[in-house]
Amino acid sequence: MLIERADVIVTSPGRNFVTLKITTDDGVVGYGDGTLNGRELAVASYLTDHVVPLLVGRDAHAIEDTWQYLYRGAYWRRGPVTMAAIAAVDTALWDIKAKVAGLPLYQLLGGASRERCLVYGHASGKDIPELFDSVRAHLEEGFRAIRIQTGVPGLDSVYGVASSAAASIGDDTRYDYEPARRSALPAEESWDTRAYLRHVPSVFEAVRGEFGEDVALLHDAHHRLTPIQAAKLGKSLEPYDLFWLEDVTPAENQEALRWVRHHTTTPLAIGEVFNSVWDYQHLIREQLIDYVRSPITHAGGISSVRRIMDYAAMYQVKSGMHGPTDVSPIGLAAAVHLGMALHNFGIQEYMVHSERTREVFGPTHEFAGGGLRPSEEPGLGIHFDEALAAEHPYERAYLPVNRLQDGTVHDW
Ligand code: CS2
Ligand code: MG
Repeated sequence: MLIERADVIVTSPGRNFVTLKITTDDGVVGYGDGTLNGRELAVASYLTDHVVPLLVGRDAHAIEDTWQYLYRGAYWRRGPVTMAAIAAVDTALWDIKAKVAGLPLYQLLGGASRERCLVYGHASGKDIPELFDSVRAHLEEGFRAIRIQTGVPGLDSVYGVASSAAASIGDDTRYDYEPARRSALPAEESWDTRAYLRHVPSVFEAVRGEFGEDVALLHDAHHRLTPIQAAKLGKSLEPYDLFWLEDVTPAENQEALRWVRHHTTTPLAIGEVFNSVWDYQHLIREQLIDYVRSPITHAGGISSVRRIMDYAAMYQVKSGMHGPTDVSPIGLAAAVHLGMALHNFGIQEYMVHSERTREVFGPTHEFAGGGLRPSEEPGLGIHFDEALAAEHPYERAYLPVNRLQDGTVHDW
């Protein structure tokens, strides 16, 4: 079975997505996600101009050889653009292989290791009352794990706070929260770490006081702290028993997590901006983190994330794959299929794509009991509507740029 053609489809139903469609010589179609929020066209060009010409005529079943051919053959390896492009190819070929086998993809990855994949939703509010509304909406929807993000007194905007926190799951008003703005230049946000560190513990004290101890609570520091500030935050949140504290500090410097680990027992999740196992080498081997965040879409696909998770399993580190609305429903479906099979699955981020997005990609999973089950159709379960996708042309969008109060650029 040979690859006959590969098409790169950039569409924007609510936000920008990069989809790779691979068609074999006997008409089997597979889909992969290559979306990289704010730099989508770089991946689209990498695929169209450099990868697609290499795919046509290759054995569609040769997933591992194709992965190695694209990874080693490019010479310039790793990085978000390269690994998103390889991810799109890898995922599409796994979709094809499962369709030919007549099985849902998770059955080819080892079969079900659990009933469903525990997920967490995004609750947020500019203040405590709005946050409580959002937490209540998620609990009513059946979420058992909820990420908590709020405004910070004195700051105009803060990462992760939807403008309509009370919006119910899945409707479009919930997606004001999409941080990428369609504008000529990135929006600029202002940040004050001390104000944030003073405020966050009181938020979790209020949430625990209102909603009790059972619901799993998560928080994303979004790379904004120094190691010792991260240690301080982790320690201050210990009384509130978080499921995890995410991206506490930029972790390219993997040593930094040693400082954090010395000071706090709050579980740590890192890696949504990582794209290869090498980014985790010390973090996992030295038990400096508890959850691996890399999604299928940004870390080289199913084959590659599986390798990372097998390395992580040696150290009791679990998966916590990134699943915002800027990972497409294809990337989310792939994560849920792999998550169903992984023994060291931890939790899956589930921000809930808008109705417009789901109309283009189709219903790929079932949400119930606080978790997701993947489609039982052969393959990933994607029903990509190309005609509808064409009605949503690409519009350049930028993630915000963050600055400290004195104007210094800071991590967003
Ligand atoms: C966030 C992401 O979901 C998360 O954990 O860190 O939403 C991140 O801000 C976006 O993926 C950026 O495009
Ligand atoms: Mg994050």
